[in-house]
Amino acid sequence: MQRRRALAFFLAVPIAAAAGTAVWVTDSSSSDGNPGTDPGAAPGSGAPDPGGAEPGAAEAGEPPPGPLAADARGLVPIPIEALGAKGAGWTLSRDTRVRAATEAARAVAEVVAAELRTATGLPLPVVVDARAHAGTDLSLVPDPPGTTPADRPAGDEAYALTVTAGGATIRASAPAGLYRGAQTLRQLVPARAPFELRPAVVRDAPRYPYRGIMIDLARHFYPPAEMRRLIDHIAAYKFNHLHLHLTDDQGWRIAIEGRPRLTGIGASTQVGGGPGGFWTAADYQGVIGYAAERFITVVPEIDMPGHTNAAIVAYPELACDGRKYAPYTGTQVGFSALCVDGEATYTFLDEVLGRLAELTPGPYLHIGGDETHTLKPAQYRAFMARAQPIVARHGKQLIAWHQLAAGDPVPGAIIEYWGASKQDAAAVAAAARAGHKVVMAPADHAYLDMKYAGGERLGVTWAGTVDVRTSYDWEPSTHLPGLPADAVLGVEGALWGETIKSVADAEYLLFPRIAAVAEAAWSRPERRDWADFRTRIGTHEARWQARGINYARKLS
Ligand code: TNX
Repeated sequence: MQRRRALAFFLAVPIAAAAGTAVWVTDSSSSDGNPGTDPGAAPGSGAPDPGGAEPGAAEAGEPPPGPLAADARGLVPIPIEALGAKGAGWTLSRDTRVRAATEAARAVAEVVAAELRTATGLPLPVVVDARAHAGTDLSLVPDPPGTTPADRPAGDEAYALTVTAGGATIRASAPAGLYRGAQTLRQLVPARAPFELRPAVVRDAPRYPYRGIMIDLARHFYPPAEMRRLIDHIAAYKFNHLHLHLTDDQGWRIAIEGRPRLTGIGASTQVGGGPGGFWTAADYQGVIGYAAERFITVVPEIDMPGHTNAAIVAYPELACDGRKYAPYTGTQVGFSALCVDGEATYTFLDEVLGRLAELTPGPYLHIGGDETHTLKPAQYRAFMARAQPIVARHGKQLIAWHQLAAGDPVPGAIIEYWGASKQDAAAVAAAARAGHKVVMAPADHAYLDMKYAGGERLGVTWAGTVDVRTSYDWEPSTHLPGLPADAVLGVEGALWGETIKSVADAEYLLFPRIAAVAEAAWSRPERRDWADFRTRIGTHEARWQARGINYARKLS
C-alpha cells in the first residue's frame, strides 16, 4: 500500500536518467518500510529489485519505489522515502561549488555552504548559475513558479534530494524546503574525508506545520552566541519554531523601551543566584535573524499572570496581593501573580506585548498562563479576559499553556498541552473540539529537562524520568484522549532551565532526546519505529563528537 502511494510521486521524475551511471535499487530485505540489517542487502545484479517495481508503472530509467535504502540509514527524522542505488557515488571535493539555480536561492545556499564548510573544511564557494549541468556541484533548485511538483507532497518545507555520480540536487518549491533538504544531505556526508555520498533519492515533507523547541532563558541566561549554537542544533533536526521563555520569577531577559527596571533590576538574578543577564532589542533581533536564515520562527513568551516575580520586583505596582516580593533565585513555582484588578497591570501588558510584537516578525505571542496558584479560577479568567485581546490588538496570534483551555480562550488561541491532570486533559480536548489548535508538549515525553534515568546531576523528576525511548515512543495524535487528530498543530520539546548552568548542560539534556522529539514532529507515524530509530541515531554520535556537543551517552 505504501509502495503504491509512493510511486505516484516518482512517475514524472526521470531522476535516474539524469544519473547516468547509477542503477536504482531498493533494499530487498523488508517490505514494511523498515530497513533490514545488512547494509549489503541491496540486489547485486544492478537490476532493479523486482519486489520494488510496480507492474506496468515504472518506466525505464526511473528509480523503483521501495523502503529506505541501505545508504540512507542514518537519516533522522526519517523521511517519507529514501532510495539507494548501485553505481558510482559523488564526492564533495575542493572543486565542489554550492550552486543556487536562482537568485532567490542564493541566501539559503550561503547558509548551507557555511554548514558544509564546517563539516568538511572544503572551500565550497557559492555561485548563482541557472544552467542544468551540475558538474560536481551541490545544486539548490527552486521549482519554477506556478508548477506543481510530482515527486513530493506540496508545501514550503517539502523537498526532493537526488545524489548521483554527477552531483547532488535539492529541489523544493520554497527556500525553506531547500534548507530542510540540505539538512538531510548533511546526514549523508561522512563525518570524515573522503566525503563520498552513495547515489540516493530522498523525497520528504513534514507531518506537522509546528515543530518547536522551547528554551528557558529566565532560569538560566544564554547570551546570543550560545543561543545561536542551540539554533544550529535545532535546525539540524528540521525544527521550525524556537519558543523563548523570556521571563519568569527568577529573571526578565528582554529589554523593553520605557521600562528600564525590567532589565536594570529584573534581569540581575537567576536560579542559584548567578549574575543573570538580558538581551537588548538588537540582540533579540539578531537571534531572530539567525533563526530566520534557518527557516525557524521565534515564538517569544512573556509568562503571566503568574511566574512574574522578577517583573513585580522591578515594578511593585504590578502586584496587589499583599505579598512581599523580593528577588527570587529558588525553584518553586506558582507563588507570584500580577494584580488582576489593577489598571497598571494592563498598561504594562500593552507596553510590553506591543513592543515585543514590534520586534517580532513571526505571527505568535505566547503569554504563558501556567501555574498561577495564588489566583482563584474566577480571577484567572478575569485576567485572561483582559490580557488576551491585547495580543490581537498588536496583530499577533496568541499561544498559551494549557491552563488557558479552562480560562475562556479567545477564538484562534493556540493551546500548548503539557500534561498534568485528567481534568486539564479534558479541558484541552474540549477546547480542541471547539476549534482551538493544540501544540503537544506532554511533560512525561517532551519535557527535556526531566532526568533520563534518575541518577544524573542535571534535570528534575516531577513528571517522572524520560529516557530516550520515552521521548521517542509516543504518538501526538492519540496521546490526549478525546483530542481530534486534526487539532494537533504540532509538537514541542521543552528545555526548562532550573538545573542548567551552561550551554554544555543544555546539550546534555537535549541530546539525544531532541532527535526523538524531532521525529515525532516531522515523520509519518507508519515510518516510526523505536529499534530502527535507535540504530539510525547511533550514527549521529560521531558528528556530535566532531562538533563538541556534550551529549548524554544514553543510547547503549
Ligand atoms: C513546569 S508546565 C513549568 C515550569 C518549570 C518546569 C520544570 C509549565 C508550563 N511550567 O515553570 O520550569 O515545570 O520542569
